[in-house]
Amino acid sequence: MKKNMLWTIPLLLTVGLGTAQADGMKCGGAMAEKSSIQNGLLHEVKEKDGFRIVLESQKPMIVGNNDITVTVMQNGQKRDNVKVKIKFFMPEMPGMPYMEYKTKLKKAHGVYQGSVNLSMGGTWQYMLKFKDAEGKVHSVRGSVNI
Ligand SMILES: [Cu+2]
Repeated sequence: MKKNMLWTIPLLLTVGLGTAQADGMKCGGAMAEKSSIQNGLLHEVKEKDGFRIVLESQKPMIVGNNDITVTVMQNGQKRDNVKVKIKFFMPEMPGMPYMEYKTKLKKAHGVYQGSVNLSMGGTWQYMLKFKDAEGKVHSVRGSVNI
């Protein structure tokens, strides 16, 4: 009984966080890394080449369209003179082709905003690229479980 309970708790948490799971199918799990989702909200902080990059969602991540915000900081200050794009992708696996969604983010109030369509539940990898004021391209990657 107690052993079963221990298994049930993480399962309930997973189900609770996976908001609009269309078909209950989990994909990309083999590539799973630590994902910074709390209460469904994405909040990833990455450091690269002296920049700090924050990737966030304003609402819980779902299967479907998600509004995301990227903040690029350098020396503790927001940088709004960069160009940001992001790609979410899921590797090919049995019964499912490779999937990806790419978008360029738009500058708004010193941050970068966009919408990404994640077409199924599971682990999505992302590659975020930004071009700095000198034209140098930097990239960070991570993953998100939905
Ligand atoms: Cu998949």
